[in-house]
Amino acid sequence: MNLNRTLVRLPCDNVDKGLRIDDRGSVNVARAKAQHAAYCEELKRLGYTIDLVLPADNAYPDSLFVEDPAVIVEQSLVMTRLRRRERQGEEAVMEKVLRPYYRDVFRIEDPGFVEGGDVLVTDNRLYIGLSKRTNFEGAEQLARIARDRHNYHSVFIEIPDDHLHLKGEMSYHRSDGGLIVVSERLAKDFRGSPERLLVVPCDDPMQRFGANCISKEKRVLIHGGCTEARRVLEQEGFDVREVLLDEYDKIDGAMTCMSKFF
Ligand code: CIR
Repeated sequence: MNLNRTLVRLPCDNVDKGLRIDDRGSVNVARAKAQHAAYCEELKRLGYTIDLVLPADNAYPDSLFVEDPAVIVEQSLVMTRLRRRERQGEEAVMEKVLRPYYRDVFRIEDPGFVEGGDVLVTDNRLYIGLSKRTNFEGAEQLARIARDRHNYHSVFIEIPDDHLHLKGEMSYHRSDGGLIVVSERLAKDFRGSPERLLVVPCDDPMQRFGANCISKEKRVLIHGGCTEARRVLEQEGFDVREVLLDEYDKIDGAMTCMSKFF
């Protein structure tokens, strides 16, 4: 699957009203905007082009998390169904800009819910997290589309309650030959998977974010301060750079959810 283009959406003035599981302090809006800009620069430095920059929308504090409203499987664009009322409607702009690039467009239908942060797409299978945001009905609908259209196999994974999305603690690295980087506590769900696994040992919840990283060939970008992830990625031969995203940590945003490769 070729995902050579990148889309981001600018954080809005209401980003401090973003949803969160726990209170970890208020978001400094100016700092959040500066961190988003630094993140975009780091993506370019990795070798990605940023092809689409969607405008900020104050009606949707979480709309910069562009990973969630859509899932891409080969030539199919699947518009997800966001569970939280505060985010419902973010899909509209995404669908408008992405649909010209895809042969088919599908929609997750009621009673299903899926959020893109729960869906890891490799080159021939999906790992779908069953979480507070993605339910079994939604996962089944998505798995059926991926199987019938593209012959992809799907694996469902139960997500711990203190955890928002599957990908908050893991990521897929296509250009490194199909490597999954995953936190130690989720790794058991991937033993026996055909992909190579790189396990980040981390007891501290903030260190688990380290497994959510973005790479291009042997260059990788990790959340600032994730020392365990840095160590294991360097051992694996990666050239590691860090970007500080602590304003987004407060609203449960992992780095892969701030861009969409398409
Ligand atoms: C939310 O709760 O929906 C946002 N505050 C965070 C979404 C993060 N998305 C992701 O990890 N895929």
